[in-house]
Amino acid sequence: MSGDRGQVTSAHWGASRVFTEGGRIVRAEPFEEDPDPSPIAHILPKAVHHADRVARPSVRKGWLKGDRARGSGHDDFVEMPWDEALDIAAEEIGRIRRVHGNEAIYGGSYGWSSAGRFHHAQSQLHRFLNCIGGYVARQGSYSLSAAEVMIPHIFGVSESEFHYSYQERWSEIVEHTETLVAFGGINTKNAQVNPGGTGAHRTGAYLRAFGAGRGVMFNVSPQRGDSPEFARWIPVIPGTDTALILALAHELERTGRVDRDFLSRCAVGYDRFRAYLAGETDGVAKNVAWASAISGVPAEEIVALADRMATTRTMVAVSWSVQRAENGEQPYWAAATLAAMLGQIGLPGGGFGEGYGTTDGGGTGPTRRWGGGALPQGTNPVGIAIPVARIADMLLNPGMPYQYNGQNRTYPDIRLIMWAGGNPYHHHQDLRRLERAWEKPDCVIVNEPWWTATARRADIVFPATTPYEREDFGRESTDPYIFHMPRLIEPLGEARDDFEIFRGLAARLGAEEAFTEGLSATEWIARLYGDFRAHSAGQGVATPALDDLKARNWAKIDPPPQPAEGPLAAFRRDPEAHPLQTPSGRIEVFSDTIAAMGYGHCPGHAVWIEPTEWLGTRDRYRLHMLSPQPADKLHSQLEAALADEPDARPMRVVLNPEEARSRGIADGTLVEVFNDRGTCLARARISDDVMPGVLILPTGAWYRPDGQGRDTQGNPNVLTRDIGTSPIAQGPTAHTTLVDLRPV
Ligand SMILES: Nc1nc2c(c(=O)[nH]1)N[C@H]1C(S)=C(S)[C@@H](COP(=O)(O)OP(=O)(O)OC[C@H]3O[C@@H](n4cnc5c(=O)[nH]c(N)nc54)[C@H](O)[C@@H]3O)O[C@H]1N2
Ligand SMILES: Nc1nc2c(c(=O)[nH]1)N[C@H]1C(S)=C(S)[C@@H](COP(=O)(O)OP(=O)(O)OC[C@H]3O[C@@H](n4cnc5c(=O)[nH]c(N)nc54)[C@H](O)[C@@H]3O)O[C@H]1N2
Ligand SMILES: [Mo]
Repeated sequence: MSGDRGQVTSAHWGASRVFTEGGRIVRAEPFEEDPDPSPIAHILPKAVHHADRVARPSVRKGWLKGDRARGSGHDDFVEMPWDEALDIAAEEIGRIRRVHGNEAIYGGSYGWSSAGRFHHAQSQLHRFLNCIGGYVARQGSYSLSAAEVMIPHIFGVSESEFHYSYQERWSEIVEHTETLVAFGGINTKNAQVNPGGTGAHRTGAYLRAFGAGRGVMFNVSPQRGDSPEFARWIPVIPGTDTALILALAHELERTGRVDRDFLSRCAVGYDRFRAYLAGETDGVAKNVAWASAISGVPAEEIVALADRMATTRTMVAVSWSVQRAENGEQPYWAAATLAAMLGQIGLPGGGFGEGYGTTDGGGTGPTRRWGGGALPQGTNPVGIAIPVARIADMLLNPGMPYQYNGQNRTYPDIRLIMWAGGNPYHHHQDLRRLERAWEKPDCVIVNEPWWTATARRADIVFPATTPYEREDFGRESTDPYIFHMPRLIEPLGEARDDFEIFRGLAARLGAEEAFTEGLSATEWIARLYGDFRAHSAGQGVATPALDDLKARNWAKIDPPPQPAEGPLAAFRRDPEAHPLQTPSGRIEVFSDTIAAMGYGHCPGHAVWIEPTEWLGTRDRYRLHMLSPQPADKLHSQLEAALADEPDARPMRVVLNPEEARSRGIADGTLVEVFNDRGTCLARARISDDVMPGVLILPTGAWYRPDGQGRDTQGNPNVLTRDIGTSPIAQGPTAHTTLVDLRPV
């Protein structure tokens, strides 16, 4: 019946109309309501039916013989019937709980998995683990850990609340912003995706409207393509944004254009920051000449930009990428401080904003998010969480003390890893180090639809369905579209839903009733949808009944009414009546809380700290590698199908003609990108759109090392460094990486 019109389903890259024939997905077409559909969906039919799907439960042969040498990913697997594999897994989970306790289970399981509220793989895993006594969790994200820790210190509110409800909307930027300074750029490449989906992509239209208006956009980035063509490109040496921002601040001071009234009413600690800017604390004035030498931005350009920022309505926008680097806390703090000095925080189209264009949800939707509908995960009695990107440190160093946001902590001793809906051999840094760490636990259990590098490094692999093989509903908290996601095809091979896999394990561990509450998947979907409806109704949002939604496939609903005044506008108008939730009630240019942490690197206000790997060092690796998000897909998802396209792998690495010439590299040359941590193959693409000294190698390739440990696909994470941003946030630092390359 779906043969003629297909059926609409939702994905993180947007909705598609999917067509099936004879039990196979044959085509995915753009959702008719979407003005800017993402092309990512095109690869779907090939990926879903790809030979790299995990067909049956599989157990690593070496593990059955008692070895832990899973790290290399070269071991063979034996396929088993479901009952047998579930028995083996449940027995091992039970043994580890008995002998080592639940604090020996790592269930952080970071990853985007797929859209759909009920079958959210990570939530299913967390619920299962909580039903059997809990697990070691993770906090923060690979996306923006440093921002997640810093925004509450500076603005007294969670990063997500700031992102969705505090900073200016795109509509205000288009109408009011005269100068949009985008550190790390703002583009539609990344706004193709949105966690949970997006019915009609919104960012493109806003960017086009901004480009057509009188506002000027500055793309402060090592790559021209990080912003639309109409933006003025200011190439900046990677990792030096903080120095550049400090010089803009210094220039405001020098020319007497700091908004002292705003600072005294709405901020604390400016005097101490100003002493640092002037060089009173360290003998170095953070002036334009100083920053020009560090950032590579000509002094007159910094002067002109500061002048423009001081005399026009200015938005200081920072991408998430700039904080995915060593001391990634600092560019955010510096940018917020600069915005406070300009005194435009809380004015229409002015102030500080982060993550515009990083997803389609950033600044496009209503400031009030609505509805519920998430799978309840229960409570976790273990009560231990690690900063997400410290996983290898944890596995390698049980019992070792570490610092996090002012707390003294120790790493737990992990014996079991369970993962569902993520690919750490895509997302983690220094993969060869992860391989070594991965051999520490007694057992690794992974639920995956495809034989990813992570599945290949598991002891027990359970084949999971994709969203096309099960029913669900899809929604995102700012998106006016809701979707019934019908089951389009039967599960492939012997794949089961994560819910069914965990039900099977829970039954064997005496927790089936706690896990399912006696409900089937269909009944759970009805319950969660009911929860979503009730929450929406409570916020004045009318939604169709589930049967109605099923019949219609999708619906567009009216978001809740927007508040007349945003929280930052109210704060600015009357900071006494509407204080921020920081210790001072104001914007913290200086934070006593951070100063009291006593971390030597950070005195309590934004500072420039020279990175250990950057183009200013005399390192023997002379190129700075950036590994942004891939344009043609979401992370490593659907990679099985993309990797087979003729000439698609290894990935393209983009470099400036200057660097290519001096190394004898032509467009299309097969190259090795290398440093002390690893080597990967890539194919050179030469372009003036990348500044000299910088390499662009997007993420997304699966990790497939050859006999010498050289990755054959072009996965930048064999080269990236696995250290935390700083003891404040301990976030990932993929963008702080020096490499070199040579023709093969
Ligand atoms: N060098 C470098 N590394 C980075 C970044 C960078 O900028 N540079 N960016 C980082 C960022 S921001 C992020 S968010 C991470 C992303 O890292 P991940 O979120 O881990 O990447 P994905 O490829 O989305 O992984 C999702 C996995 O879940 C599987 N999956 C999908 N649906 C289901 C399901 O229903 N059930 C189960 N069991 N599995 C499912 C997919 O097949 C896929 O393997 O990468 C990080 N890594
Ligand atoms: N198509 C697609 N879109 C995605 C994703 C995807 O996988 N595919 N992933 C989504 C996810 S999980 C996230 S977290 C967001 C991430 O969103 P971001 O973190 O904002 O995006 P990136 O693509 O990592 O980086 C954007 C650009 O920042 C620039 N950059 C890197 N380092 C520096 C620096 O030191 N200074 C300056 N000024 N610029 C720098 C690089 O040139 C890079 O192209 O994207 C989301 N959007
Ligand atoms: Mo992310």
